[in-house]
Amino acid sequence: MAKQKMKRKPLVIVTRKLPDVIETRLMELFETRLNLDDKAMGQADIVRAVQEADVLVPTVTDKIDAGVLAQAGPNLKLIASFGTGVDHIDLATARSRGISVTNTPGVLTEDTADMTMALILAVPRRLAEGTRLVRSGEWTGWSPTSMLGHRIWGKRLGILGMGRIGTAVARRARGFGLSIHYHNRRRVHPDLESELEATYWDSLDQMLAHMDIVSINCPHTPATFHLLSARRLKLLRPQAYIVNTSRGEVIDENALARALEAEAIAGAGLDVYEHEPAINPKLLKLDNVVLLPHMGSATLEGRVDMGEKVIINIKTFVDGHNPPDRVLETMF
Ligand code: 8YV
Repeated sequence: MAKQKMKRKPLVIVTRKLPDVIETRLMELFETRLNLDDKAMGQADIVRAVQEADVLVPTVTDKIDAGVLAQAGPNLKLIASFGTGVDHIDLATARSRGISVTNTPGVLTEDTADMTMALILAVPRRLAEGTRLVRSGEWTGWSPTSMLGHRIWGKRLGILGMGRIGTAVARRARGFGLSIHYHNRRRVHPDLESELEATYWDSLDQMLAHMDIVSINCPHTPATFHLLSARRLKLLRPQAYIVNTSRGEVIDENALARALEAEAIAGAGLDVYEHEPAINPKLLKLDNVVLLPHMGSATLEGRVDMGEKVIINIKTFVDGHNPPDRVLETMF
């Protein structure tokens, strides 16, 4: 069906505070309703927004499920999500109701890979523990045997999900002397494999059993929910570390907390959680865990780039064209 250019300015409802420059541009281009105090919307507010809006701009903190979409007004034609992950949106229901969905891929790849690398370094080298010790005032000075961590150089990094971010992590990790291993739905192009000197593991179980560090870089989909299940976590070696900058749901968080508590694995660096912003209380008690508040892509530059992508997606859509970052269920 041919798309038509909208005759009036579309009503764009943005669920969270975005960088000023993005909000200003949105207001220039569209009839825009902002959320200046940045309070996360409750489900009732989201429902009101989908009833009124032509375009909704949600973030990871908004659950756009079948129940919400069932109440969408006839004008809602585009969900232009601010972020790359789309697991907070029921894509199948959106499609069946004729609502297009876009995201912001690519612009947060390098920032997220940096944060992943930061966690890969921070956990084995006990960065957070070190800073806590100094700040506590209890540091008594250098000692040959205090704060010993584990060497990064020469270890094996297993990347679960070799997409844009996984590849960017691999490129960084090579500079730190890690050998690259990966598991992915599809084997990557041989040129990329040879550039990274990467070893492909068809069996995730096998890969997990042989790694020193495992980094989660796949999206959360029904197929990846609890991919690191209690059974798979048991395959990890006791000296292994896990880093997750993707989505908490990919790991069975309870089982992970139990494994860490029992010292069945050596540590974890987590930027994302299964029930954000709630954190499993067991994790909070552990020293061998670095916990970050979902800040993998949190750079000013990244947020502005994400906002610009949102604007381009909305503008092309309302002008009657296919938006560049259209998300289809078949992509996942
Ligand atoms: C974003 C993220 O900040 O883009 C993603 O998938 O996880 C984050 O880095 C967040 O989604 C914004 O909605």
